Amino acid sequence: MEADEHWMRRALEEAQKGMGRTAPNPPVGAVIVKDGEELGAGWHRRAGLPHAEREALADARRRGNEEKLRGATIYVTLEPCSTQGRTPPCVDGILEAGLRRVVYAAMDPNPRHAGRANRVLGAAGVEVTSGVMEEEAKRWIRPFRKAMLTGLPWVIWKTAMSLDARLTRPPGEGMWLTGPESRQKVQALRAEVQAIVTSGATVRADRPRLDLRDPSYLEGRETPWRVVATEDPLSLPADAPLFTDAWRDRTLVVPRGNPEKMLRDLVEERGVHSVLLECGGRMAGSWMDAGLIDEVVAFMAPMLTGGAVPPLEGKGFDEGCALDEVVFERFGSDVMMRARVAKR
Ligand code: AOF
Ligand code: ZN
Repeated sequence: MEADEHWMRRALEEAQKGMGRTAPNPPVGAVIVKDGEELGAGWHRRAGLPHAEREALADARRRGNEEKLRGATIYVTLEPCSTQGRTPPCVDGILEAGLRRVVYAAMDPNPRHAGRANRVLGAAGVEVTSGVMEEEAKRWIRPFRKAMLTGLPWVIWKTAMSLDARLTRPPGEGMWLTGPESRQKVQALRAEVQAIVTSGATVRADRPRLDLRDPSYLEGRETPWRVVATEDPLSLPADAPLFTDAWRDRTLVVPRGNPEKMLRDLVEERGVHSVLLECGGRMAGSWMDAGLIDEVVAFMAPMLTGGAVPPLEGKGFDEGCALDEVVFERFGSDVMMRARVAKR
């Protein structure tokens, strides 16, 4: 139904506000509607705080729409939860408010909820429609789904290269290949994740900050964990920004040897659901060989370096590694290509 899609799109807009902020919960949005009028809207802000449905109900009450809630429809991007977690079940809130219809986009992959809302709400006489804009909604919760189903986080490998596909500029020319617009986009990428992983070699060579600088990104959240993977912690420069700046408590040094275990630990111990890999070719190559990378974001700068360092130094692939869901975007005079690593 066209109206269902329209309102689900509104709910997805709300969900988007929580992108990167809600782990170990998914970003979720909700809109409550009656007779074509929006009564309230809300999004899940942070694990431990109210879910999107309860935010939308509270918003409707704030707007003086309490009376109208009875018989209204709620659009949610995720199946409403039906068991007690850190917060009370959303289906209870929906039933208490007297809503008549629930439309949701994607089923909750959490086994505690998956599919249960249809039974609980159906038994209470609430009409349930699921699968509206499901594909799009699923994309937004990819990190949550992957972590929930496999115990591993969603990994985005970010790289920046010259037109001759090299990582470094000629010696003595400063270190930036890409322009300020691309670097601003990297801030947005960092805001999608809860951890940024790099190598000891990159820390020594570039002394990166790997932080979120824009205050709007930091509202209600902290800068992502900054994880340095190295076999040789003593070789790290103690005066590098990662160890001296205001976020130094958000820096972790871990062994390099077993990246899969390191990623599992980040999920389990720190509730991380998505990771940005910002490193040189060796580390990126070994992670790619190990099948740990889900998405690639590559910036290409209009410069030829004739340099030596390639962005990906792994074992290589017999038949190449196909990428899909490709998106191109221009940032200043750079080009960005973002794509998903197709299943191998
Ligand atoms: C919803 N609406 O906005 C979100 C949901 O510990 P809790 O109570 O926050 O519950 C966490 C689980 O709730 C999480 O694992 C996922 O299954 C679901 N997230 N559900 O109805 C929401 N964020
Ligand atoms: Zn809920």
